[in-house]
Amino acid sequence: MKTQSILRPSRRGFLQTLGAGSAAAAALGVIPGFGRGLAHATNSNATHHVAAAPTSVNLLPAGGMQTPVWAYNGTVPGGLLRVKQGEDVHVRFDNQLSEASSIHWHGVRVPNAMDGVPGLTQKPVAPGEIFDYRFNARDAGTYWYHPHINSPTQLARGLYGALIVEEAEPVAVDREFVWLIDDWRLGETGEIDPTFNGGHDVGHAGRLGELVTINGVANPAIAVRPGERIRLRLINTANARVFAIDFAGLAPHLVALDGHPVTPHVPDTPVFLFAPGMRADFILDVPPDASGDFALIDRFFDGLENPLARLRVQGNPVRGDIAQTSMALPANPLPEPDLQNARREQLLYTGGMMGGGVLRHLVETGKIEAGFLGEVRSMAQSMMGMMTGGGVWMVNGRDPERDELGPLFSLGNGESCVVTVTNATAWYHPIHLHGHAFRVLSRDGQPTRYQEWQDTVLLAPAEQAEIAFVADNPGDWMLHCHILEHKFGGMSGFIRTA
Ligand SMILES: [Cu+2]
Repeated sequence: MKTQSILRPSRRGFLQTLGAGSAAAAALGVIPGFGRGLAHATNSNATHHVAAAPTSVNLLPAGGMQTPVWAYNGTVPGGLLRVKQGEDVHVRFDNQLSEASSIHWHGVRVPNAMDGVPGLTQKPVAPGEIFDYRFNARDAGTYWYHPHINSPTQLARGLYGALIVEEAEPVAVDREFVWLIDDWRLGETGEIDPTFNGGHDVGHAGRLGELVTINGVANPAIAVRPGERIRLRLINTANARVFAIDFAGLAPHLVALDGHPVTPHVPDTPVFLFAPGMRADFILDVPPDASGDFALIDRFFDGLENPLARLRVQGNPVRGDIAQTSMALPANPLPEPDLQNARREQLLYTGGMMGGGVLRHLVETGKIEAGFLGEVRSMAQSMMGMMTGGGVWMVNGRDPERDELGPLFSLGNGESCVVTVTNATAWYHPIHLHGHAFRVLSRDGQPTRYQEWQDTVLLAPAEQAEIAFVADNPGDWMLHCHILEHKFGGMSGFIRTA
């Protein structure tokens, strides 16, 4: 068995993935562009080594202050793992932290024992231990990996990396960028604020940080050429921050969500809502006559905009007109749910601060049936939140994070299921299902235009969605909010597939 060293890349390697040159150059401004990343397609018998350990990185622009972090293979983000669709993947995880950890392969339809959820699918990987993860990369797309134990702390400290599964025949682009977008809550000396799972964060929007980075660099300047076609793979690795991305008029085509192809289209909203856990692949064409900077900005909170990156147009045009080659990605081998005969389930999320009015509104408008509400246990606790000693957040009236209740629901092997997911709270929630991808059938009763496949569906306050999937992967699978402080506060649970 051959050992690969691709997960031991240099700092320069990550910035190549970003499309940037170096952190120092980022502070100065213009950065030369690079190729498609540090890691090339690997041999299918290779073992990838991933070690989690403390280290320090330079996050603050031009400050020289080092931030102690926890990182995979010494860098934030951790090593980019790039494999080919259909490849057998073997990752040997070495936990060099002072606490137990694990690796969850977010979005990848792995065997249950490889899903990396201590207490549900495996034992915690203790300090000094190793664990071998093996799975087949059957779906192409943009995925990522992170711990699934003490997640609010371990992700906030820097433990995350990208897993790219290449299509057999990728769409033609001039370059590809993989951007892991994160935010950091830092103290004055650059250290990570060590207060995790604070009561305010848990009951409100989660842990938001004031420093936004892409691949560990704040507001990088990235050189692009006129007429250049770029595949931009975005991954939201933040604990809690939902980004509303303003592409500065570039109008890129969305070609995949959560790894899976969608009909290429330019989103018809002024900003692209991008929640924790989600991935989005865009094809971005730099106008052939463009010049100057395109400043990408997060506009989620009015008055609290965050600069994301600057695309700096320079050099000779790649082509005189926008590239006309196809953007459509080949479909992944996902099982199509049988909607006529599907089992129907409901998930009702309640709790958090200021949610009582939302719940009342949904009952009054008939979105939540009174009968179902009546069945929901501990609803009064849920409506009162912390004041009654119940969980901060609840699903179907229960607090699965803090008790030993069984699965939210169980499905037969191969059974189709349609789940109505209702956000009866005043907050945004990206709901993530492990081990499967689901179609988002409708939002607030209206069919979605693209019936997109996702593993993380973002629900706005008071929003209701229907998702459908085939339970073809046996085991216990987490179904939880990917705002990690919400999950900590009870927005969690699992389903069981026979
Ligand atoms: Cu949430």
